[in-house]
Amino acid sequence: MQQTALITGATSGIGKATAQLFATNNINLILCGRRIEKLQKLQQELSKFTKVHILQFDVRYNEEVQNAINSLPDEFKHIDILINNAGNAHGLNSIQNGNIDDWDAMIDGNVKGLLYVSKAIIPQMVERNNGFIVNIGSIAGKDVYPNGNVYCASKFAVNALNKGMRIDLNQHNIRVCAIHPGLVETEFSDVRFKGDSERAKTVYQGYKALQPEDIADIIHFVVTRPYHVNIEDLIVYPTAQASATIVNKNA
Ligand code: NDP
Ligand code: 8X3
Repeated sequence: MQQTALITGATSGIGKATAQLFATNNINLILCGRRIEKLQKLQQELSKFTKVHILQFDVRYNEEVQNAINSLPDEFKHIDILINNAGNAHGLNSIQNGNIDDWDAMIDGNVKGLLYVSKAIIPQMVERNNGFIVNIGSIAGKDVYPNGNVYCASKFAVNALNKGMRIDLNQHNIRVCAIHPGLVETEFSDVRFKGDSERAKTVYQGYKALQPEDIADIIHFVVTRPYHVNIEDLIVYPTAQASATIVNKNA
């Protein structure tokens, strides 16, 4: 039977690339994000390959999340794969200069949002004794770097929630996996630097950064292993990166 995946943050970067790869591999899609025009465009593109439903909601608001997921038509209600990908960094400031709105956006989006979406979908997986949750963490969830403070804390929380889900859902036969990328060239830095695209570009200059398709490929590999195989935790760097802070820009 064809599987259905719900992908949060499908309007750009890693989520969009994952949607594109899943579509051409016969997986039905529920694509989520806030930017409706991007969701509609992707739906149009991918409907040639598979069934696609779109849901517009902001993961920070639980009521929006629950209403959106409750609104799914019958043919999309059975979700086999949840990709908890939505998230961003907002700002790169020392803790003493941090902006409270940025902190709220990161904690509410990256942590609480992931929980709200999971809460809406896990019960049906428990009931069926079957399901796959892929949490997109970050190297920032394994190591803290200068000025990363709250973003790193949000991704450390994702790392902890991944382990917590894995433990609690073990008795329900549900697979749980976290993928922790290093530097991936997406809209991530544009968002972090609030539209300062010149500054954003410098993050990926001087070396070959990971591309969103590289992470999509790994997500697809993980979800297509035989059911008795669960890859629990993966760190993925560009070859030029050795840690959260060491990147060889002169290779
Ligand atoms: P992008 O900025 O390209 O994509 C982020 C996606 O998340 C967008 O589709 C955006 O959709 C969605 N999103 C953000 N905030 C919300 C919200 N409040 N409600 C709903 N959707 C939201 O970045 P990436 O593809 O790089 O990021 C995807 C994930 O990968 C994030 O969790 C990020 O932390 C993680 N990551 C990224 C790395 C990188 O270097 N790029 C490295 C490690 C991890 P919309 O704006 O339409 O709502
Ligand atoms: C994104 C990677 O190094 O900018 O999570 O935090 S990093």
